[in-house]
Amino acid sequence: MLGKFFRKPETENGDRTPPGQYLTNGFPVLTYGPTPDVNQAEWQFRVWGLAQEKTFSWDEFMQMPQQDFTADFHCVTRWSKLDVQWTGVKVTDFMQQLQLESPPTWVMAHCYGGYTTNIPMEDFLREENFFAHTLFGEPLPPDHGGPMRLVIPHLYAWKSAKWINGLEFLGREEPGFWERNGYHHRGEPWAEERYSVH
Ligand SMILES: Nc1nc2c(c(=O)[nH]1)N[C@H]1C(S)=C(S)[C@@H](COP(=O)(O)O)O[C@H]1N2
Ligand SMILES: [Mo]
Repeated sequence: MLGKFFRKPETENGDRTPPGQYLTNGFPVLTYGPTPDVNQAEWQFRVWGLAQEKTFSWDEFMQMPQQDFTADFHCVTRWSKLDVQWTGVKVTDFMQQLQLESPPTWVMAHCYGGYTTNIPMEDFLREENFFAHTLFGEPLPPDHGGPMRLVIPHLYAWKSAKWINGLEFLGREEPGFWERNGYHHRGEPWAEERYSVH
């Protein structure tokens, strides 16, 4: 009982910090390559593959239900940031706009600048995932993926594609950028799914 009162905040945060990760109060920027310059007016989001092809504009995205999210963020290079505050559209709400053909097993996120990352469908369809356009109440800065990024809180952050501009629904596993370069195909931080052993 008493232990509950005297437990240090560090310990409580420790319960939320996956093995091998260190907490940071800042928000480091982690990008491979240059930051693409994309404004809202030109931003487009296309879906294809095992979904009826469709392109969404910024305004169409803004007409979908908007929600606030608080989520922990874990980079495979060992920093974690707790309680990041975002605003955007839930993946499951977005998915209601799509017509899937034969059931996809994987989805590839595509980005301005050419970055890609793959996600198993069952991880992608979790209720806590979202597309974010706002960070701590401000428009998402370009370095952090503005105007729009994906956030998949329960997987390492390389799955949280910045400058996202499309989803390709797949019937088999295909690696994205970091998955081709040695990162784990799934990337669950509590299991330390960091790198693939081939
Ligand atoms: N398009 C794109 N998305 C990306 C990346 C990238 O290089 N390009 N880096 C990933 C990695 S490894 C991490 S840790 C997070 C970092 O997000 P941040 O820069 O907002 O902290 O974005 C992910 N999404
Ligand atoms: Mo990362």
